[in-house]
Amino acid sequence: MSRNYDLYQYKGCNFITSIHHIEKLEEMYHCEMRDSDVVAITYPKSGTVWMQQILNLIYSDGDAAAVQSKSTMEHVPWMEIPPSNFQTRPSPRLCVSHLPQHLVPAGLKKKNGKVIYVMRNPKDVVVSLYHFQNYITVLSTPSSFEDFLEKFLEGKVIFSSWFDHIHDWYTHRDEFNILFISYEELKQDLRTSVQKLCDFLGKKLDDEKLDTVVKQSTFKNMKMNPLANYENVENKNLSGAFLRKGIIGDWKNLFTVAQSEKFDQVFQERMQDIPLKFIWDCK
Ligand code: PPS
Repeated sequence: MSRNYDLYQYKGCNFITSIHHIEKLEEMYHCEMRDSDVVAITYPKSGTVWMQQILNLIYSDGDAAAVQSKSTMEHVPWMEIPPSNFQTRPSPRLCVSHLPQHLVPAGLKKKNGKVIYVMRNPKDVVVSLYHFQNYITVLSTPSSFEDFLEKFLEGKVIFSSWFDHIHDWYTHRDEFNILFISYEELKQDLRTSVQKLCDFLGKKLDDEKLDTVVKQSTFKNMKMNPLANYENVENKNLSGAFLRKGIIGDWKNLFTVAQSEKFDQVFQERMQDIPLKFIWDCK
């Protein structure tokens, strides 16, 4: 019997039937959190898999063997996707999630556990998501970029509106023990970014270990590593890749001038009360 991958709404957020189950979401919401828990939150296509790899390496004390033995997905699983034995895992429990702030475990708001919010400039996010939906066959294939961009701006995509996601996380930031870091920061200076993450997580790595984390987390090395590159995902087209380009500013290859101007207008309207700055281009 073919499975259904249509979107459905749960508490105002779009999820994928057959991947996200309401029982799992409710179970996670009520899950008891521990001080040592680390949850990396992203809107899709903002650097989730990258953060999985970095966290895995930081918590294995910069040991390269950690990314050459088990898949990053096993070390740093998804919070909202079964099978996830989150509740019974030994500490420190590392995980990633696309959940909006109102659906993450309530304990995180008591500041039990740490949250790392990874953000990416939304023009690159929509381009990456567009290619992803063309790559993964069970997700709805966009009829055109124009059409997909409209849907993205209206929040009619997986995990709903990018604007709502970042807005809610940012305005509720004081309730969490949270660090905001951007894809672009990681891209422009990975070493400084890893150090910033270590400082937030209270992890001390010497220079050599830090170098290993950085080396094993570059786009080139992750793309070559079958345990990190997600090439084993099912239901994909032969052309395309999960780790596709990994650059800043790819939106320029797809957006027309008119689309970019419209996006800028929506961005200004929706983000005027949020002081976060984005890097749109790699000079
Ligand atoms: S998902 O499906 O939401 O989990 O995707 P996510 O991992 O958040 O985002 C995928 C994009 O991140 C890029 N990526 C990287 N860029 C630079 N360096 C490293 N190491 C890296 N790892 C993943 C990946 O290529 C996707 O971006 P695009 O623009 O599509 O290449």
